[in-house]
Amino acid sequence: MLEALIFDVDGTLAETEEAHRLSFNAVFASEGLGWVWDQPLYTDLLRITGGKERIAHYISAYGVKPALTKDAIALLHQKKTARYAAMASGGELQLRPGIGRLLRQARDEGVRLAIATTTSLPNVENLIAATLGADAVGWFEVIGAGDQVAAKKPAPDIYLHVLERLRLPPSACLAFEDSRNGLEAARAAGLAVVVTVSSYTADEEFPGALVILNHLGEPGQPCRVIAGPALPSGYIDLETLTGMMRSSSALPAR
Ligand code: XBP
Ligand code: MG
Repeated sequence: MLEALIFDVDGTLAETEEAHRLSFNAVFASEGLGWVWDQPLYTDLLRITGGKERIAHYISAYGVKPALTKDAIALLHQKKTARYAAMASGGELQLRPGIGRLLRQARDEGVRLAIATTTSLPNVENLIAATLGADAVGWFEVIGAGDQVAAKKPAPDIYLHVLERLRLPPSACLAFEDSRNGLEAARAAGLAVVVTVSSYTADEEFPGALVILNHLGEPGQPCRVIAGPALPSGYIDLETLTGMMRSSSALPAR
């Protein structure tokens, strides 16, 4: 019944948004733009997924200068991606609790793995290689990322793209997300969604999630159920996921 797990990256595999924020700020400073994204501002800007789209939104919604062209934004964003790559490859990011364990269990038991993210492909590859080893990029049969689709989350496009490449119906898969935008994208593609809230999304609402947790948990490091069925084991594994899918009724807004 459960044939594939599809993971978001930022906030779900790892708490990456501070590294993204610092990378944006570093490149804004080195380019002499005079822009600084502090945490409250970044919380607001995260409503817009995708780094290039976020910069364009910042210019238009906040009226800051200079009003960069699309090409100038793309160039600035390339430099930001290089900064982020150095942070990810430098070992500054760790996987969230339960992620490595669940990925390994899925591999052992023949459950397929995929990624559906709005972040750029090099960021995904660098994070996976730095945390799980260079070979682990190959664990993921499909990596849907960044500009591979026209419309980023909350549009369902990246999930539909991944499902098409997996050749699976949404009923055979589960998505893992940390944000309302991600949840909406996955739900609009017909997927059941496990939400693990992250530092920037803890105050969001997650209507329609299968379960809302603080993280996936580990033996000896139990997770907290924010909404949804109780988890007597204290952690998510394939058995608990299969059980939840069988008895699922999506949660109302918390
Ligand atoms: C993640 C994002 C990304 C990153 C920045 O959202 O919105 O834009 O913040 O990545 P999600 P890029 O976790 O829902 O995929 O700068 O590479 O776009
Ligand atoms: Mg996310």
